[in-house]
Parts: sequence; structure tokens; C-alpha cells
Amino acid sequence: MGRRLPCVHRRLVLPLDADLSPQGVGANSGIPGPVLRAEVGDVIRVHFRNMDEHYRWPHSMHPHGVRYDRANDGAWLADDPHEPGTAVAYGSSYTYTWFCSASSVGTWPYHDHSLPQSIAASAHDGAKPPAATGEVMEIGAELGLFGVLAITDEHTAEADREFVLFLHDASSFDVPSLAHPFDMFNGGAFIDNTPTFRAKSGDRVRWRIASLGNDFHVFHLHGHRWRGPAGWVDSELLGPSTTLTVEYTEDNPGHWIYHCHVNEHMMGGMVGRYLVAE
Ligand SMILES: [Cu+2]
Repeated sequence: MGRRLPCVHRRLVLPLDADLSPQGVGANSGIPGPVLRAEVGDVIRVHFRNMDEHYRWPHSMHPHGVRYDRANDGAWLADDPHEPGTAVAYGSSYTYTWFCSASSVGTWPYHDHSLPQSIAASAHDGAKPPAATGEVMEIGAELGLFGVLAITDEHTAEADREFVLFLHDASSFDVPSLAHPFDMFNGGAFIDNTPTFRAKSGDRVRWRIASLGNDFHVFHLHGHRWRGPAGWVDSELLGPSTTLTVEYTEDNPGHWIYHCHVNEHMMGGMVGRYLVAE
């Protein structure tokens, strides 16, 4: 049922044996992009190369949660269009330097924040009449150019399983090749196209969840509860660029689902499996 976005990244389901150490940078092979792990006091240096051979648009990388100056912000502004690192041309490279301070601990998104583009104006296959003519802000992120920063300190609990989950959407107005809008987890829509996460009883589980796009979502996990800001919860709200770090010790074996509890989003694809062994 699910369809893939025409994007410049390939799909990734974070492997369960992912290296959770600060040095454990994930593979640059999908949606979301590599998990960038660091500790407070670390300097993150990203050597970014634009290999968008499909659209050949400029792209950038803008982080949340870390400290940076304007030259390492990655956000393109119309009144400052030549700021380095905000519109890295196809085939070009740029190095971003970000600092992890005490207030950087947690889960954060990074994403393409370069200049607006129109897929319709860029279309070169002529297969379908364009449905969109306007330029779209952060279209690169809508197409999957985003990922998660995971920043830890000495108080961060150990985890046996860590799941990275991105909630995002793609509009058929912005992406004319889509027959209808999609609501996605990690670049996939509908059960078994979205990630199936696995754990076993006794595992210390951490979900690093982030959201981008135009919608507010409610992350709901069946059969489990965790500590929210005001007490125990089994559903929690997040909107564009906000994140959740969900932690618990697994004690409920079974075949569960996780989904967005906005019904239209679940019907649009935001549902996946969570399988817990004895
Ligand atoms: Cu939703």
C-alpha cells in the first residue's frame, strides 16, 4: 500500500544493533539520515556534500539543540542569500561546526533549510502535468532530508534498545507525483512499510522521536506507559521540530502497534509494529 517518496536519500530502518556510543554515527543510507551522537563538551563537525543528482538543488544542514554561529546555521534567508553554508550547490561541500553545551542534552532534529524550490518547475521527465507552481519552503526536508541529533551527558541512562522515529508528512501539492498526501514514519507509510521495532522483556528502551512538516501529531504506543512532563502517559503530543525522548524498562511482551493518534494521520500511513519477546 505504501509508496516511497521521490527523494535523494534511500530508506533506512535503524538496525537493532545500532552503536549507541557517542562515536556511533549511523549509516548515511536513508530516511532519516544518520543519527549524530555526541556528548556535552563535544564539537560536532559535519562534512556535508550535496549529491542531489535528482533535482540538483542547493541544500543545507540546519541543527537544533546545539550551539552555532551564523556561518554554521545552514538556514537560507532571502535578505542574506549568499551566507556560506545556507545553499550548498550540487556537487559542492561545506563543513559545519556545532558545539554541544549542557543545554544540548536530548533528542533534536537536523534538516535541510536551504532556499525554497518547486518540484513542478524542476520536473524534467514530463510524465505528469505539474500540480504545483509555487515554491515550497523546506521542500528538501519534506522529501526526507532530515535526521536526529542524540546528545548525552553523564546522567543519560544506559539503553539496550534505541529506536529513532521521525514523524513527517508529504503534500501532493508540494510533490505532484504523489496521488495523495502521505503521513509517514521514517519515510514509509502504512504498517510494514514503516519500521517494525523489536525488544525483549527487561530491555531498557529509549525512543528518540522527532517531527517535521505541517502537522501536529500524537505519538501513541500500545501496551506501555512512560513518564511525561506531568505524570504517566501512553500518548504524547508533538509538532513540527519538537521531539520526545521516551524511556521505560520493557515488561509487557506481545505484538503491539505504535501510531499517530490523529485519526487522519493513522489512516494516511502513520502506524507501525512493535514486537516484544518474552
Ligand atoms: Cu499525526
